[in-house]
Amino acid sequence: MKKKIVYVGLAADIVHEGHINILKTAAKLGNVIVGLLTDKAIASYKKLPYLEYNQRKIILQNIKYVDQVVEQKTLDYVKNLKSFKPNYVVHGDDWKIGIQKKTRQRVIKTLKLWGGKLIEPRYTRNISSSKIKNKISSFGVTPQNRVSKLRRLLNVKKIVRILETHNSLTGLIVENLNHIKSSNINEFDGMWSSSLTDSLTKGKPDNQSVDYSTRILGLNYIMDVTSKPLIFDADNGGRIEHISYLVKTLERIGVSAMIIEDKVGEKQNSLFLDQSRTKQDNISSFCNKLKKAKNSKISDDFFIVARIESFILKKGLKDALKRGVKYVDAGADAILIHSKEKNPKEIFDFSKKFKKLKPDCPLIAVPSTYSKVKEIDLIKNGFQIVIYANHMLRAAYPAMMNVAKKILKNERSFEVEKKITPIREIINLIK
Ligand code: SPV
Ligand code: MG
Repeated sequence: MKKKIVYVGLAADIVHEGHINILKTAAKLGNVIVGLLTDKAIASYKKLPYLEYNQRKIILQNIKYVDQVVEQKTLDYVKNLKSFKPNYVVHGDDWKIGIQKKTRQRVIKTLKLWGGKLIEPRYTRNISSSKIKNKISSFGVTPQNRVSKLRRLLNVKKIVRILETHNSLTGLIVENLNHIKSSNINEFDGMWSSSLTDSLTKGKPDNQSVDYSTRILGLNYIMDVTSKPLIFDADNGGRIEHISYLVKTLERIGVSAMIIEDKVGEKQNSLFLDQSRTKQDNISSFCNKLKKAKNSKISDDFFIVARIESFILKKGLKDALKRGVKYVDAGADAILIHSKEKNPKEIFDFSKKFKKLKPDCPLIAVPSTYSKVKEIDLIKNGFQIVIYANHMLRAAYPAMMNVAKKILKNERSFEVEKKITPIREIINLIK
């Protein structure tokens, strides 16, 4: 008699005895096809897997209960179920609640089409990949592992979402916060070390008076308590003869990308209205800087990003495009096209043309002034990274001012108690 077909959908990043129980149950029922979730499918609803698809595939192919491993490209099973028409699907009963509830219902509905059955062995108690992952992340992350995360995220995410982080506490917000939206878990993918907020937190202007050494010292504290990738705002990269030291230091501590802007001379923050004292670098000397940075890095995964300031300096689309192409040819791994317009029109005009010239080069947007733009529209217009560049500091400042003012006004702190974190919570903020 022909053996029955049994389908098991798995992420199988960290294989534990719970998986083996499922596969053993499945093997008793017939030939086991594992629908192995691709990295993209996993990243659509939770963190990137530790192991890449091919590594996970090799492990599964060598488990004796598994007959075949196929790609499952979405969290949803329906497409694969329709093509393999299994007699059984086996899944632990834990998915009856939580984020996979809908996926389960769709599996049941689809199996009904040919009389297939869902088998749900009891979830193995006290073991789960998430528990093991939490344990592993408490050990920390190696610099190399962190550096490569940005490239891996770019391969699997529609858009990589980055938030400004000016100290360890804001780093922990990026690390731990998530928001569940239908069957997706939205989270920040990484951190932005901003020259603006690094300077302001030290009571200094954003004009490179806070030097790289000071900023890197701050990064170390952030890296100590986080595992997500970090993008470093390197202003204009400093003097060309120093750039290789900066690249090496950043790479050594696990930074994933450094962004260099094409400005020279006296530094002004790009969002200042008056840019009359700001000069743009000429193309060939900026390309030399990029080449020098590129030649100094050790890992292919470390990104050298060129930031184009043509729109900030009112030089127009043609200038921006010319620079974009030359910068990529000189070795830039990605382009940040900056703008301080109220809407994204000029950066969308840029991306439309640029993507035809350099389709493989990732584009970065910093929607500080055009904040109405939705991530979905950035995606549709060819952007792969979005940086929310200063929002944590802008959130903290008015909250602190308000509280300080109220204490002065009332000559006591009682009136602000309801607006601030209770003592019993703040002392337990860090577990
Ligand atoms: C920063 O955050 O320091 C930046 C982005 O460089 S901007 O402030 O828009 O120039
Ligand atoms: Mg800056």
